[in-house]
Amino acid sequence: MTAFSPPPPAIAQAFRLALDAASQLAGATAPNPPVGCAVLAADGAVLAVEAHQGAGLPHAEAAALAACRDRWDEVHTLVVTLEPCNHHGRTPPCVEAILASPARAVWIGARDPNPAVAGGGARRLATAGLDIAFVAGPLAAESARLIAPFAMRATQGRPWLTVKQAFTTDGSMIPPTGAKTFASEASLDLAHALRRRADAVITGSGTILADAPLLTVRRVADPRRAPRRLAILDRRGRVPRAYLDAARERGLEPSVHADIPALLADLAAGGALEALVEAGPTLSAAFLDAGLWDERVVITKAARPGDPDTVETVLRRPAA
Ligand code: AOF
Ligand code: ZN
Repeated sequence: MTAFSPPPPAIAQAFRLALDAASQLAGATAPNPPVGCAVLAADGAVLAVEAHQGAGLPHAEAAALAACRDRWDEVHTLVVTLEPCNHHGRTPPCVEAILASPARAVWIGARDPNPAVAGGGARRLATAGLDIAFVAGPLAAESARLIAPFAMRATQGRPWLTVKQAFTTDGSMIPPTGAKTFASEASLDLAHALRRRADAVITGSGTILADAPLLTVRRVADPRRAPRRLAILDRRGRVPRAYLDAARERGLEPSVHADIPALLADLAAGGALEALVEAGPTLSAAFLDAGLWDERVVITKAARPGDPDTVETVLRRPAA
C-alpha cells in the first residue's frame, strides 16, 4: 500500500464513521451481522459511509460503492468493519463489487467467522492485486465486538447473551411496592438501548406474573423491521394467553420454553444473534451460574436521590 495514501488519521477516522454507522444497526440486521463501510478518495476525503440495513438488503460495501456514483473515478480506498464476502448469499459477493470499482485498497476491521467466507474475501482481493490491510488495536477490538454476537451464533449455536440486572445499594433487585422499576431516567434509556441491539428479550414467568412488563423498545429509535422475539422460560405454563396476545399486539414474537437450552437453541435457529436477559434474581443467576453469558450489565441505584446510578459492564471474554 502506498504508505500515506490516504493518510493514517483518515483511515482511523473512516473506521470511526463505519463503526458508528454499523452500531446504529446492531439489532436490526439478523441473521446477518451489522457492518459499516466508508469509501475514501486518495487524499482521504470521505466519499460515502453506509451500513448494512438487514438480511436481503445490500451489504455495506455494495451500498457504499453505489453511493459514490457521482464521484466514481475518485474511489480509492474502502474501510470496512468486516471482511468483504466472497460468496453468493441473498446478495452477490462484495468482492465482485469492489473489483468492478476503481478501488485499490481495502482496510478490514475483523475477519468474517462465517465458514462460507473465512479468509476467502481478503485473499481474493489480494490475489487480484489490491492492497489489503487489517486494522489493529482498539479499532480491531471494536470491529470484533460488533460481530461478536454473529460469531457466537455461527460458532457456538447460541445467541450472544447480555444479562442486565439492576440493584439498590443494599443489593436488592426488587423495586419498592407499587413500582415496576427503581431505575433513573438514564438507566431506563440504557435498558432500552440494550433491548434495541438485541434480537430477543429473555424473561421468566415470575417476572411476567409480577410485573407484566411491556419489554418493547420505546426510549430510543429502533430501525428494526422484523418482530423482536420475546422468549419466556415458563416450566409450568403459568403465563396467561392474554399476556402473549398483548405482546404480539405490541409487535413482539413471544414463545414459551421449558428449559434454557431449548430456549437458546430455538432463538439461534430463528436467526437471533443477541439476546438480552431481563429477568428476576433466580433466572438471571441460572444464566450466570451456567456460564451462559457474554456480557453483564449491572446498574446500581445511587444511594442519594438525584445522584446518577452506577453502570458496570463486564465482558466474559474481551473481544480480540
Ligand atoms: C459483507 N458485508 O454488509 C455483510 C456481510 O445472504 P447474504 O448475501 O446477505 O450474506 C450474508 C453473509 O455475508 C453473512 O453471513 C456474513 O458472512 C456476510 N455479511 N458481509 O461483506 C456486509 N452483512
Ligand atoms: Zn458482502
